[in-house]
Amino acid sequence: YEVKTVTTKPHPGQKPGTSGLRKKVKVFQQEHYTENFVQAILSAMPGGAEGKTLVVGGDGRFFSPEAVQIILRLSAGNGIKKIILGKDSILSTPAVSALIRQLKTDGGILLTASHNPGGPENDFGIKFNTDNGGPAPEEVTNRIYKISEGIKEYKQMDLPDLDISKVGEFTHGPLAVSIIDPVTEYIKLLKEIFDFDMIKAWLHETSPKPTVLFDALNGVTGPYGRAIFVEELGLDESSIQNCVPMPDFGGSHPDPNLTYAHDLVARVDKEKIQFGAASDGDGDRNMIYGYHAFVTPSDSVAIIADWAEKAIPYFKKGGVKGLARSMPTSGAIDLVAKEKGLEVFEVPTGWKFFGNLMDAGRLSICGEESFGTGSDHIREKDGVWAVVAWMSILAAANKEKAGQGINDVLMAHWNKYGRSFFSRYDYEECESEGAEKMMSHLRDTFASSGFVGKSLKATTSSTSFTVKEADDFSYTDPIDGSVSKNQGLYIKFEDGSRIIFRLSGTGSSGATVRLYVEKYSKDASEYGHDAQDGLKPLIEVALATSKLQEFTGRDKPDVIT
Ligand code: VG1
Ligand code: CO
Repeated sequence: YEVKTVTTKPHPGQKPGTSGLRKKVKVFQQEHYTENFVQAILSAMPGGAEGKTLVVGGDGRFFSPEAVQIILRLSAGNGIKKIILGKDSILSTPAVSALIRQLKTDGGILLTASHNPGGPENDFGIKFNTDNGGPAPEEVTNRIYKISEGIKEYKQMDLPDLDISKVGEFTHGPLAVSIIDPVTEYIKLLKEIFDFDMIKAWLHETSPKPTVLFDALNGVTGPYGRAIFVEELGLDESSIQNCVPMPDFGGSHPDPNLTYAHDLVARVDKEKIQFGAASDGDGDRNMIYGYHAFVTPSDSVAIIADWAEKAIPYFKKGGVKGLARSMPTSGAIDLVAKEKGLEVFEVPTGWKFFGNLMDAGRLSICGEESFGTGSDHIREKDGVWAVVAWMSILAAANKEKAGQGINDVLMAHWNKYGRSFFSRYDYEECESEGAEKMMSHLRDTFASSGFVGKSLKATTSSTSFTVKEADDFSYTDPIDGSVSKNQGLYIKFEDGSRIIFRLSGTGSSGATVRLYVEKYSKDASEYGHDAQDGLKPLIEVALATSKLQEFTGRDKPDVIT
């Protein structure tokens, strides 16, 4: 085979968002589109592509097999030495991160649009991770974008399609390709982190036995879920569902929240299941939901941090070095950090900002309000890890006192730290123009004289909030000093409440407006309340201040989490 230089011209807009490039499948199917972006990645890789080893895999969504063959042809053309590929192109996002680290490869290419729907009419995505196992930092993604905007040619070898359905070592043109089982190494890693015997004891020796349900939402975590719940923990087949990955996720939206994980919610409610959990398309998100017990992601990461050294051997051994959350995530974890005397960091939305802190040994556990939780065992958020962490907490709690469920753990946490009420409203696929105008209106409002100190009144009650600070979030990375600006508009009030507005960076069309609200309470009589009730005045203030309805034409959100 020979290296062939193919003439191309730029496809504008190949700008990686919060987590890689996500577009409609039809966009990726355009002539040279995928090739251009893959070439941009290979050209932008730190140290170049020559002689390098990459992990390749993803959530198995529609167009993944075609993308894999393109990556193989361009890798061969660009001098890559070795590709480690998940069988049938399947590897969860956390599994890719783990493999990059374990096998010390030079990075990886992930084929996923995460929780976005899949299939010929829906989304595809490509993301590059660097050799620490984490999403490429902005410096690299900016370089990828810049190359894609000026691309004139790409290099490939006209290799025939490789059969990716068999595990083994293959030679493909000049490439060594190792096709691996997606699950084996990842399960080994989890078994090093957690005490599976303790979890088993809780599951099998408690009477009555706790009931469990894991839902992979037809995404990539199906095989991982089966390996953990059925094979390792010895639970019945009925404790897992939707565990065969499908290219279109069965036509549903593989996002683990109360709206999209409706199958799980329905069965948990009907069968009064004590521990339910779900993960997203690519396996980095999680939701913990038991009968009458929902854990918000902001609380989840705080509780995991609180229990870590008691319930999880990885942290018992290595200790907890520091904690972190994304800016919109509630401050629940800050309170745990304070109590334990740990550093806590507030970073912009998107997992890539946690990596430097972890690499520097200053961060162990972190999370995002968007159902993302993880630790420094890898450099991605990890849905299955979070689910096993929660089973560990329940097992440990039951060792202290029998009969503890999710709600008991939650209540105990709030009684110790107070409760941060938190909610996010998503207005999906708005007209970009209206959404941008709303954001500039907010910027203007923040800049207007007298806004700080002003009292903003709720519309249907007498509650009001005094503005303490209002700005566009900017982050200076404490490790490398890089600055990320315009990361979300926030208002902080005198009583500690917050309102935040952001435009999503993961959508494939239009603009999604995200509104986040947070209110802290130390009044125990409020802990049992519904978050929506307690947050109502704040939401009213947010809607009035932003004139959201006027600018976007939306009178209610598509999803509330
Ligand atoms: C969303 C979430 C963010 C998360 C990102 C990737 O981004 O808000 O917290 O890191 O998705 O998650 P945005 O820009 O749409 O708000 V995943 O599971 O899609 O990789
Ligand atoms: Co995801």
